[in-house]
Amino acid sequence: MEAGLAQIREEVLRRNPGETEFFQAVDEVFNSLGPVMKRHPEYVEHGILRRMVEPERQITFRVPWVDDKGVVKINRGFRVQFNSALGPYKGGIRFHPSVYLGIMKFLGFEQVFKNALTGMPIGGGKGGADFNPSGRSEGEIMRFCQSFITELYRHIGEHTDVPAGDIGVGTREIGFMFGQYRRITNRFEAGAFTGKGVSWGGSLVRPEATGNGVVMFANQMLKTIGTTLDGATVTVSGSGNVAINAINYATSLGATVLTASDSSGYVVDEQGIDIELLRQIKITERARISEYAERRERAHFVSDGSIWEVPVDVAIPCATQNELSGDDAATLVMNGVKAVAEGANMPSTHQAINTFREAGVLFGPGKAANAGGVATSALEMQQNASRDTWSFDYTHSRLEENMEDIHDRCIATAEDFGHPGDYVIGANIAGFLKVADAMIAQGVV
Ligand code: NDP
Ligand code: 2IT
Repeated sequence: MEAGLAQIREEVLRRNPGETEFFQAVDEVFNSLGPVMKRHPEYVEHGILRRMVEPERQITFRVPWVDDKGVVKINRGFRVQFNSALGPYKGGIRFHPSVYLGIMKFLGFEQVFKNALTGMPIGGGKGGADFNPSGRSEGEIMRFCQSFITELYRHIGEHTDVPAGDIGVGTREIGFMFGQYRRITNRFEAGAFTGKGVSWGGSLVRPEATGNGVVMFANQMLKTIGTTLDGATVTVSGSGNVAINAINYATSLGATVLTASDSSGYVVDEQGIDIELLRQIKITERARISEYAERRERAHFVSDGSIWEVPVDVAIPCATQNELSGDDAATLVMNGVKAVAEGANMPSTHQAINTFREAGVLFGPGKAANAGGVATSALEMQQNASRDTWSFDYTHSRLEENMEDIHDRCIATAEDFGHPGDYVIGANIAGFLKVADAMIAQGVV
């Protein structure tokens, strides 16, 4: 690593103690930036890196609410407004018990580069709370969302910061948050949130966008080696918004998706996951994934061991950070995996990424491969700004164009900076250049 980069890397470690995921995300970007710093010393002179690793603003707040038994509960809410050089802060809200500042900052940092890669006018941010929605009634979820927005509303808005969904937050939760925002502000400001219901300002395709987008990206990577998903076997992890849509879209392109999972384990269905059954269990019933194997004789449930032990052509991790370790990557490589596309944010550990790259496996990092979700959020903002609604087919074609553009930009940038075929370097450098140039043009702010 370049001396200048190494020094700032050490500062990040020292100034953000205990925030391991944030450091991991920064480290991964810094590992790609050597060739840029050699060619463009002006980025160092302008203090770009030191500014980029410091969020413009981070908000932490108390979220008090009352559960169904009348017990007062307290959670911690966050919004990290990381970088607005390209547009209003944009990024999801995560409700999960593991949420703390280090996770919010890693997600916000990744979002800055991802959003830049989409080519849309959006900055990067992320928010959430250490709230566990699992097992909570609809009334409890609604009261929690309302309390969360009662504080957050003053920090967001269509030109300021535009939240959307992430783990534990889907259309239902966005509805409760948007409703409270509308009530407090007395404004129907559609562009203040994305991932809304279609009848009140949401965009068609947004629910499918991340899952479909990551599958498009995997397909585009495969095309560079003369093959496609048609006839391929695929492992998808997770069974939430991203995973379900990835399974559905990969299947529609002719792939056989063998797996789905949640935090209790995974199921293997050699004939391909039955998407309607999976939706019934995970969306309608909000039940555990083992139910799938209970109801499908040909499938089996595994509660210990790793989902990545299933031999496949393509792996698409769609659950959470660091779900795919170095050992998992070695197993996938040994079993002949050709491509890995990250639907989740930072699902592969540093060691796993290196294992894939050294083995010559096509590897699409999350900030490129899962950018279809936020890109379609930007399309939703565009529709809201013009009070228009676009058709499914038109919006889907925009998503397709966007994913192709991101893929090609990664390839072109990696080649330009001397690392042909390296999507990690391509994504990190292309995202960095866009944000860095905007920051220089706007002065020291
Ligand atoms: P959901 O809440 O819809 O689904 C999350 C899935 O991942 C569930 O199956 C959940 O299982 C599993 N999961 C979550 N945490 C863990 C954990 N610690 N260990 C094992 N399994 C876990 O979230 P999304 O599908 O929206 O998000 C999935 C990933 O995709 C996240 O990394 C998110 O940041 C990323 N992403 C999401 C986008 C979006 O548009 N929604 C856009 C881009 C990226 P369980 O129910 O048992 O917890
Ligand atoms: O990680 C992500 O890109 C998201 N959770 C979606 C963000 C958005 O604003 O649509």
